[in-house]
Amino acid sequence: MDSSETLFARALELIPGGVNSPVRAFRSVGGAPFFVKSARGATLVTAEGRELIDFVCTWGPAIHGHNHPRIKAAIAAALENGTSFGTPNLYEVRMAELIHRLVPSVEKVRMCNSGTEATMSAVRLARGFTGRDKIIKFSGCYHGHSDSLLIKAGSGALTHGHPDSAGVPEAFARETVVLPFNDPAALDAAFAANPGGIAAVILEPYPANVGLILPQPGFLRHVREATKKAGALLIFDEVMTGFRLARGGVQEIEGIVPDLTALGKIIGGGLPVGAFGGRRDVMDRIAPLGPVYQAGTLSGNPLAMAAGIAALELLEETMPYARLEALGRRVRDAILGACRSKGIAAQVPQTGSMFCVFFTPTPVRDYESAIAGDSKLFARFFHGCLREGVYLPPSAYETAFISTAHEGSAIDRACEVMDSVLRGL
Ligand code: KE4
Repeated sequence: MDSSETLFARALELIPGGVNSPVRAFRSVGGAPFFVKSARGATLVTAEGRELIDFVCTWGPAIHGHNHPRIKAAIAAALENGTSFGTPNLYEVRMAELIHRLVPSVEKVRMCNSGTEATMSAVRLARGFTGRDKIIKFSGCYHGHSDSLLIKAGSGALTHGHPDSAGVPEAFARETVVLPFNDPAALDAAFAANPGGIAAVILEPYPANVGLILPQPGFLRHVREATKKAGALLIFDEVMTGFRLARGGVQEIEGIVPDLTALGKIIGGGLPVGAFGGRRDVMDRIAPLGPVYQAGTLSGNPLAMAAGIAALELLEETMPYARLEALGRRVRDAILGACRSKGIAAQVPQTGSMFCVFFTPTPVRDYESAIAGDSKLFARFFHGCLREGVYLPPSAYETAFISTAHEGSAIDRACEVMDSVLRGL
């Protein structure tokens, strides 16, 4: 197999930046990306045959580790029947029943093919249901790359310094009100300034695309009450947190019922997937029942459904959340311990199997405090770990993921590496 260097040179000829998604390009941490030829459990194998302990987990889906035998078998069995039918199929029904059972606020659900489609469709549905045009999002939250949501966005948009993407007409951007996260007063003021004008508030309940930011006590409840009072819908973007932090996601942890939820990642078991769902009266406005159009050639694809069903069933059988929390705390404590001993200012927000590292002395509560962190020091930490065989997300504005496959030698080795790299900074 060609080396990563050769593959990247070839990719650069035909693929913008040599990547099919910007954050993979290593542009914010420097250097060139490695190419992967296989993945299993907690490990990636590069084109050079190097084994890396993976804390990206394909950006969330691989909660059971890569290439889990249960998921592989489910895809193989589905493949026997064909790859795509373009008609209703039994897998979709099973997936809808599973999602509804695990996330009861999702009374009805529509499958699609990415998290972007899920949030884009949920926003269109909220606008169609309320007859209102404006939406509220929070700076640093990333909901995929649809026009209305690429305003002060996180993840790759922030990583590459374009939180407000080119190509989004001013007329679109005007309909998106962007507020600081964890600021109830700003939310109240936005509703007061737009009486009867806000269709929905969309948020990642635990923002994880500007690093990981946890809500201040009471903030999510305030958002719920403010949306109810204003007749606006509350959309939880749980594309990342859904099924990762709890069976029922953040809405189960926080005891808050959104009107709509966007899902993705884990429910595809590593294959392309998205879903949006929620209140029956709202979802019934979606075509073919109602006037809000939404569609997709490969929506409910049998292979993706079979893989996602296996991933969700495995979660229900193993309920690994306490184990994942313990692994997350081990990593957090290893990083904080090393930073303290070296006198490096760091915040390590962690919840369950998600964590990030902000090199800053101040607790991170929002976009502003997140970008105040030392991203150059993060880049040195990133490359130090990579040299020692530990792969963190290649951006200071992403969240790292742990899988059940990290348990044992992988997490032990990773904590050792992170400790020694930090002490050597
Ligand atoms: P996709 O369209 O990439 O499937 O999902 C968009 C999306 C929506 N909502 C949330 C909360 C998300 O985190 C995402 C996508 N997450 C990024 C990682 N931060 C995907 C990685 C990438 O863009 O390559």
